[in-house]
Amino acid sequence: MKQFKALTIAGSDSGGGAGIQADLKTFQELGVFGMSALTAVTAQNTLGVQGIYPLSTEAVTTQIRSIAEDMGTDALKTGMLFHADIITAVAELIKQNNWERLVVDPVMVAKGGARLLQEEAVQAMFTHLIPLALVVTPNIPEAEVLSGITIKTMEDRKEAAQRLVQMGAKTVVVKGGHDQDDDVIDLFYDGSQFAELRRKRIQTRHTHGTGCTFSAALTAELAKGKDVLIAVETARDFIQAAIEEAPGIGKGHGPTDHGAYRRRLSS
Ligand code: PXL
Repeated sequence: MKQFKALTIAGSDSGGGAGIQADLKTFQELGVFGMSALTAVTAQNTLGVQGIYPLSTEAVTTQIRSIAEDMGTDALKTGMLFHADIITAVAELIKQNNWERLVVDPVMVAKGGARLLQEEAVQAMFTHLIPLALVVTPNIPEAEVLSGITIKTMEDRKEAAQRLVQMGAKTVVVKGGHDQDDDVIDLFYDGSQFAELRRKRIQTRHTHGTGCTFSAALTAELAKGKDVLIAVETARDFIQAAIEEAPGIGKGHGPTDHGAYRRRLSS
């Protein structure tokens, strides 16, 4: 059987719940061979971010070239990119390699408020990366920044999704985790069709890395050649199981359980 491959271009979370660590664990759980190009090292635990150490743009592009020139990839995602220069260089390489199954998780701030994307890099994200994306996966605050729309209602969310498609993304998932409803509703839009994915909200503080984990699961399913909406549904089930079975590690916002989905499938 063909071994599908996925690449994450993202930052390291020393706490193991988010970033590159979440992505590689998730790829593995879904049976996809995981590869990584590191953009930054964060010193981090469940209480917050203690340090951010970006890599040079050259360090990032050399990693991506190494993968492209030998192994290739079936799908890829971007997470924490930090710098405008890194975004521009990464976008250029994605174009050169004709990598079309691209998930852009427009990571901007960590849970405690630390910036994982510099303010001036948001423009580079609009201009260079969003237009290449097969799927963009903003949470509500990120969708507000990217679309310029204040999101209060589902109508606002739909308008924000439409703006992102106008900016060149093929599909968008505006994640509902940050709103206040009893159910979490994630809004999918592909330029013609809206779909609302509804799941029960789990009352927990252990949600560190949920955005990374969701977009990694989506990338893994896209690597297998799945249709976008089907891949989104699987990713949604993956993160729901991971949150439900969060192991309660650390004194603050703990990680989720990346193994929960597979264990449920095999039991
Ligand atoms: O979830 C966003 C995110 C992305 N990448 C890294 C992170 C975080 C959140 O903490 O640490 C490296």
